[in-house]
Amino acid sequence: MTADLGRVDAELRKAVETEDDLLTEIAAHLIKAGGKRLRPGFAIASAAVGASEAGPASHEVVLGGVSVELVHLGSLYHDDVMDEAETRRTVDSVNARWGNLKAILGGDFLLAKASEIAAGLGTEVAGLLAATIAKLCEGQVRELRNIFNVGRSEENYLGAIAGKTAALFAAATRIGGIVGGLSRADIDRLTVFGTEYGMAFQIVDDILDVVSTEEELGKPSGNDLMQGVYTLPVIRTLSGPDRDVLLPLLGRPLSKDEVERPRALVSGNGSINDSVSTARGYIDRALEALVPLPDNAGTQALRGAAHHLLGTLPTSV
Ligand code: GRG
Repeated sequence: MTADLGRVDAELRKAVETEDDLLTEIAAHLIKAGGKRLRPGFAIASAAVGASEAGPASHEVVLGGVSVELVHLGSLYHDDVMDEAETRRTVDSVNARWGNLKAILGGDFLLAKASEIAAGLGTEVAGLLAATIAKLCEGQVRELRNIFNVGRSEENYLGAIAGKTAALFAAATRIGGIVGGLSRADIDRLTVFGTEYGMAFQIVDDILDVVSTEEELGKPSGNDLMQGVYTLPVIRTLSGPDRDVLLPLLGRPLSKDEVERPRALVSGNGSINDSVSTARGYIDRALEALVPLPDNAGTQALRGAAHHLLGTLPTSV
């Protein structure tokens, strides 16, 4: 698996080579900066679920993972423009280094390369990836429409994260299953795993934004509250006994100093534990989807990732 991820990196770098040095540099910026490569890992592990013996992933499976990571990267370029983010993957964001116009074009270029690679893997994969890009946009718009909305519903939150995050994890596992030649029933099981894991992943990410320090996260924390993205712990606090204290503190942009009070309020009540329970429920359903699958290195890797996710929460939570 580690060797397969090395191949993913080599193909990612190859995919963004162009005759224009600047475009190549911009498109390779976040590839070089690292990242966990979770989505290609999920594509490779999913294909391995169908393998009769352990061994390296096929070239097509590696390219399946690359296409998904390129969509992820493109979405990060655009997301950082929207959020005016200064850092990503511990380095300058593309917008901070080259400005918004080049960051948007760099993101477009990554999406185009993802589509080109997916087309080489067949019409089903190409169609799935295109539909997934649309879901990401839908999820992001759903979130944007509720910025600073103190009345944001849990249903709206869950719908938004299903689109902006879970859809791409589902595409990763599904593409791995399709390219790996698994049965339709098993491809569907892997898709459920990716979706449920992706929901838990975003909930955990949102919990960490409230409870972690900047040092722990490696990026500024409390961003969601400052920028008016009211996530599960906030929505739950707003429907609990602390509502009247929290409500007047929200509904507008907050500075780093101003965010500390609402953050302490949201961290200090049961909403964090409730949100952890919700994430755990998604992880339970993700693991359940794997039960009928063969118990091999692929399934073990997916199970391991699911267990690991909850372990990333601070122990005090
Ligand atoms: C252009 C495809 C496209 C989409 C436009 C901007 C947008 C709509 C959607 C944004 C979606 C987004 C950024 C969701 C957050 C996903 C998320 C949790 C990112 C962090 O993922 P990690 O932790 O990051 O896997 P690394 O850096 O490790 O890869």
